[in-house]
Amino acid sequence: MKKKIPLHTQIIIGLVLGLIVGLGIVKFGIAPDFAINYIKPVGTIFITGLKMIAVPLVLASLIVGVSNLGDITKLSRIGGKTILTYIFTTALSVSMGLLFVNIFNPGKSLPVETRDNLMNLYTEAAGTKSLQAAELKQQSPLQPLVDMVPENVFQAAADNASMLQIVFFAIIVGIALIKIPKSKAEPVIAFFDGLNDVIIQIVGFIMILAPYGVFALMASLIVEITGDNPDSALELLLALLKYSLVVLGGLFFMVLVVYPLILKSFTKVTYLEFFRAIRPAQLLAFTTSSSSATLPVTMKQVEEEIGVSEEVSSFVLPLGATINMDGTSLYQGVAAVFIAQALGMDLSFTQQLLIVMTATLASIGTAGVPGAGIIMLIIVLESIGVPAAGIALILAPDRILDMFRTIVNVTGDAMVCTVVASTEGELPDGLIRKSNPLTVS
Ligand code: DAS
Repeated sequence: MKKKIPLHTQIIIGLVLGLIVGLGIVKFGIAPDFAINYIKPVGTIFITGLKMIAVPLVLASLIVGVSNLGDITKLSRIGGKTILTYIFTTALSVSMGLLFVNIFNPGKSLPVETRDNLMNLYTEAAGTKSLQAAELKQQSPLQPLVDMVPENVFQAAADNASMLQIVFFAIIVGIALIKIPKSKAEPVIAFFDGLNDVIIQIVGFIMILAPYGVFALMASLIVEITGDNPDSALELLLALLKYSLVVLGGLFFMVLVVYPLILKSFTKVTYLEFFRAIRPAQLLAFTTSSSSATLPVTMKQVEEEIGVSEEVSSFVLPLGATINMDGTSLYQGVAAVFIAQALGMDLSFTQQLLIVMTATLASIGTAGVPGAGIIMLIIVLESIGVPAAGIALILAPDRILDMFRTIVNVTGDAMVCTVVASTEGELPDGLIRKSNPLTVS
């Protein structure tokens, strides 16, 4: 039977072909209108598909994620520690992402006229940009908190611009489900759990379109932004390369500096032992780009190669695979600022703080499947008034970055699990190997 080309390889092929076709159209001046009228719509359908499921995905995954926390208070000591550590490492990774992107400013390398061109491309009119900027500047710093409470949740669900209100509503529903009698809550949670699976299945359908969507977006983006200035295609590619390097730099910083510091502060497990123990899970995370698919291996490695008890790992890791995504939240911080910069928007300190909050919340709602992170990025962008269509700018390298951020998601889960086990007195003298190392398949 013919071997199927892995999805990420297909997407990379789509990306390269889109580049070649786009540059070819610009270079030889052939059929630019064809690219805009017949190629671009495929990319638009792909992006619209991602935006279509963002609201139901947030509602279902956050309501399920938050209501599951309710069971956790049964083991309140471990539950409290786990959730606090997850929220701390996620907020820390978003902050790392913001630090890196504000140091290297990958989006500011684009010439002003390209940025204006992009802004016009992604908003009805440049006017909305100055309007939004003016509005954001004059409002009180607490205004975002006021705006978070939806006046009419069905209106909020219909109007994509109030993603934060959806997140707020989902969390409130999740907490309310913990408070009502279990017999009443179970069918509701089961419904949203089922809806979550349905949406994740739909993500799978949409990701089938990904190679074609990336091809169409890349080709049409190059044609659209170059106009009469072919060099701006190169500038955009260089800016995208810089953006990707900033994301990768932040991810490697988390894995090679932040996590070893946390491990050293709370456990006797050395970082080399830890890294060797979870390497099979990291490899699987890289190749599948899915924390959920990697979860069984993460649990096996943490239990057998580090010595964490089954009670702690079967509790901390499944929770982490759904609500703790340090790699994704770092990437969302970098991507949100990069897109704003590429559109010529300067973000205020309040807006960047809002990114920390929304990216932390968005990563809680991000499903552990390929491509989920970019869908949740829409929430972060909407919350700071940046046109969500701007994700078209960063879609090209997204699948490759997804492989790396999933490694960090899985490594962060395993690291927190080791810390929680150590604080429960399980690893008094460090690592306790329980069986032969899992051979990497
Ligand atoms: N691929 C997701 C995961 O499984 C993360 C993401 O899409 O950002 O962790």
